[in-house]
Amino acid sequence: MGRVTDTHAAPTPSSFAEEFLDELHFELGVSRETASPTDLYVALARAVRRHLVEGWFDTLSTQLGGDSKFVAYLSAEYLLGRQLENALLATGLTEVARDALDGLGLSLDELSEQEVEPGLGNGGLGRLAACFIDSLATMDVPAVGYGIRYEYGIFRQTFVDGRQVEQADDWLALGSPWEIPHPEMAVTVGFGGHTEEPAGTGEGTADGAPGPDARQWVPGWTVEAVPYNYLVPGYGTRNVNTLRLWSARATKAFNLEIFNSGDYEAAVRGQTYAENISKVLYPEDSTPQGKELRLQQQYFFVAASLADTIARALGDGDLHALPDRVVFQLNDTHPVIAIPEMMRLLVDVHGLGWDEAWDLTRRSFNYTCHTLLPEALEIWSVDLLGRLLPRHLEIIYRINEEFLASLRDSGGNELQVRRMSIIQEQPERAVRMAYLATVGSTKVNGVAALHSQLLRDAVLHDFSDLWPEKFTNVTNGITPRRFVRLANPGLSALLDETVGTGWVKDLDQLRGLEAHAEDPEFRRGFRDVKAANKQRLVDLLATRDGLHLPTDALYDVMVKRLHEYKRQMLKVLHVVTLYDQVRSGALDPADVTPRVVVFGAKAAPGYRMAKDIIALVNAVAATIDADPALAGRLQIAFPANYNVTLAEKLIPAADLSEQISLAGKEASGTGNMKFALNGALTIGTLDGANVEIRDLVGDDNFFLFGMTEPEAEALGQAGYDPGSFYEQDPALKSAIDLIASGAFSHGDPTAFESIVSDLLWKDRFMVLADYRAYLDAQSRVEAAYADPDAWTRSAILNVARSGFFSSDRSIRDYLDRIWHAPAVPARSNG
Ligand code: 26W
Repeated sequence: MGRVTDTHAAPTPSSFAEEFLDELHFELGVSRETASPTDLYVALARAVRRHLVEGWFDTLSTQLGGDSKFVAYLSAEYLLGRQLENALLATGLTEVARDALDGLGLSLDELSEQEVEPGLGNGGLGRLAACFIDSLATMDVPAVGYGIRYEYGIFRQTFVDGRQVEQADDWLALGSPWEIPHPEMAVTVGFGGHTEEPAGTGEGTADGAPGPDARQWVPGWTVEAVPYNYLVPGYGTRNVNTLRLWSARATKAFNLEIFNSGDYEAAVRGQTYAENISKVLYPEDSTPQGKELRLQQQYFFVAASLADTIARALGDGDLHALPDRVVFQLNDTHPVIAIPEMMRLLVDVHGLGWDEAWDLTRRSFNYTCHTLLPEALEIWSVDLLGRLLPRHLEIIYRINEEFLASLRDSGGNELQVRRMSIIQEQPERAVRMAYLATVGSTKVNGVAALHSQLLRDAVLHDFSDLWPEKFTNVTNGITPRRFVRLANPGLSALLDETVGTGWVKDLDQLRGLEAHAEDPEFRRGFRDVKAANKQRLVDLLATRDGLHLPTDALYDVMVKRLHEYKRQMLKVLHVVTLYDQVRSGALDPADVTPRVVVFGAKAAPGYRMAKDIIALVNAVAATIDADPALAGRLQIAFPANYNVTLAEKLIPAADLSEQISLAGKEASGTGNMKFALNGALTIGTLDGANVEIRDLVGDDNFFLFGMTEPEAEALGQAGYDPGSFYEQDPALKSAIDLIASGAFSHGDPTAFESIVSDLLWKDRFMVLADYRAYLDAQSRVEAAYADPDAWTRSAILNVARSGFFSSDRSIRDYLDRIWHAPAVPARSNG
C-alpha cells in the first residue's frame, strides 16, 4: 500500500489531513486555494471512504470464501440520507477528521453541510430499506442490497404562493464520492421481442440441451445494467456490506445502429430511450400508475440482480443449492417480477424441469407487504406485461394455471378460485403482483402486528386460510445509529453517561434509563437536551427557510408523506379550531399553550387533493402569522422539502409526535418510532406500530384517541355520513365554515372548495368522525405539558421503553422467522 493510503495504521489527524489533501490535489485536481466547499466535501468523503475499503475487502473475501448463506434484499428504493457522518461514525474517525480539518482552517460541520443526500426513495419503504442495510452490516449478516441508481431522486419541493412546485433532484451534479462504478461488470437485460421453441441443442440452455419445459425468449431490444457499489459500513464491526445499484446504459447494439442507420438522430434517440430506464424515481408512493417505464425499471434491476446473485451465490456450483446459499427478500411488490425471472433462468437457461425450478424458486423468495390500501396494490395489465416481457407472462400464466388447478383439486369452489387467481379479469386482464408474490414465496410478512393481522384477515385472507404457516409478522424498526446517535448528540451523551455506550448496538439497554426517570437531576439534563435541540432547529429553520420561531413552546410535529389516510387534515382542523376560538373570543389567548405546529410533507405530483391540503396548511400558517392575537401562542411552520436530512434535526426537537392515521390504514409507520426514541410523546390512533409503541411505553405516556380498526370498519359498513358529525359539533362546523368562507384565502371561498366538499360528502378516512376525540386528546396534551416534571418523566419512559424499535431487532426477527442466515464476522486479512 502507498504511503498515504496505509489504512491499516490508525489514522492520526496529520495522516488523515495528508490523505484529504491527496484526494483534493491528485484525484480532484484542485488546489487548496481554489477549492470550492463542494470540492472540499468531496475530497473529505473520498478520504473517509478509503478507510472503509479494507473492511469491505475482508468482508467480501470472508463471505465469498465460505459457504455462508446471504440475504439479497431487493428494493426499488433506498432513502439513504447523507453518508459522510455515518461513515465517520462507523470508522470511528469523527474526531480525527475534525482535528485534521481544524488544522487546515476548515470545519467538519460546514463541509458536512455540503452533502446532497441521495433521495432514492419516496418515504417509509425506502427509508426502511436504508435502516435494514445498516443493521445487516452492523450485525455481520452477509447481505447485498440491490436497487436502482436513479439519476434523479425524489423531487425537491418548493412552495410558490403556498402551492407545491416540484424541481428535479440532480443529486449527482456535484459528484458522487460514495459510489464505485463497475462498467466492466455490466449485465445485459432484454426486453420485448417474442418467444419460440428452443433450438435442438445448446441454444436454449447454458448447460446443453433445452429442458423439457424450456422456451426461448428472443428479446427485441436490450440494455446494459452497470453496477455501482456503495459501501455499507457496520457500526462497531469490521464488516462492510455492499449496496449495489444499477444504472442503465445503451448496449453496443444501440451504438452500432448509430453507424449503420442513416438516421443518426433516431439512433441517438434510441440510446436515450435505453438510458431513460434509470433516469428518475417515480414519486408516487401509494397509487401505481401502471406506466411502462416503471415496469421497465422493475425488471431492469431485478434481472441484473438475479444474474449477479446467482453468480455470487453459486459460481459454477449446483443450482440445487440455491435456497441454501441465498435468500431473496422482496420489498413490496416492486421487485416481484423476480419470481418469473428466476423460473426463466432455471427452466429456459439452465434446463431444469418446471417442478424442480418452482420448488427452488419458492424456497428462495419471501415477500414483505407494506400497505393496506387496495389502490396501492400493484397490478400490471397483461397487455403491457406481454409486450415488454412475453416469456415472463407465459411463465406467470403457467404458475397461475397450476396454482388454480391445485385449488380445484383440493376442493376449492369456483368463486374462491377466481378470487385467488393471479390474473384479474375485470376491469381489464392484469397480473396481481401481491398474489404472485404470495404464491411464489415461502414467507409473507406484514410490517407491524396489527398490519400482519389485517393481511391475514382481509387483504390476503384466502391465502392465509390456505397456507396459515406462510404468514408472519416482522415489526419495522429504525437504526439507532442515524436516528439517535447521529441525529441527537445531546441525548446520546446523556445516554452514554447514564447507561453506558452499549445501547448503540443493543438498544434494549435503554431500559436502564427507567430508574432515572424519577431523578430530578437526570430530568433536568434531559430537558436541557430537548431545549438545545429546539434551539438548533430554530436556528436551522431561520437560515434554511427564513422562519422565525420561538424556542419556548410545545413542538408539535407531523412529518410524513401527504396522504389523505394519514389525515394531515385532522391536524389542520385542530389548528383552525384554536384560531377560530381565539378570534371569536371563546378562548383567551393567554390560555393557549404556546405551540409550534411543524409540518413536513411532499405530495405525489399528480395527487390533487394532497396538493390542495398543502396549500391550505400554508394559507392557515400565513393567516395565523398575520394575526397579532396569536403571536407567541400558535404558529405553523411548514419547511419545504422534508427529507432525511431535515428529519434528523426536526425529530430530536419534538415534544409531540402526530401519528393520527385512520385505524387500519397505516401499515406500520417508522417516524412514530423515531419520535418515541427521541423523547417525544405520541398522540395517536390504534394504527400500525402505534399499537406496539403504546403497549411498550404505557398508556400513561401516550395520548390515545379515535376509533379502533373494527369500529372504523363498522362505521364504513353502516354507511358513514360525515355531514352528521359536522351538524352535531359546533366547533367542527365553525372550523369548516371558516375554511369555506375564504378566511384563509383572502376572502375567496372557492380556493379550498374541493377540500371542504370532500370532507362534508365523502371523507373516506373519517376525519370528521375522529375530530372530537382528537381535540379532547389535545386538551389532555395541554394539561400534561403544563406539568414539566411529569411530562419529562413520560418522555424519558418513552425513550427507555422503545429499544424494541431498533431495526437490529427487526433484522433478528427476519433472521429467526424467515432468512435463517447466520452472521459471519469479517476476518481480517491484513
Ligand atoms: C406506486 C406504487 C407504490 C405503492 C406502495 C409505491 C410505494 C408503495 C409503498 C408500499 C408505500 C410505503 O412506503 N409504505 C410504507 O412502508 C413503511 C415501511 O414498512 C410503513 O412504515 C408505512 O406504514 C407504509 O405506508
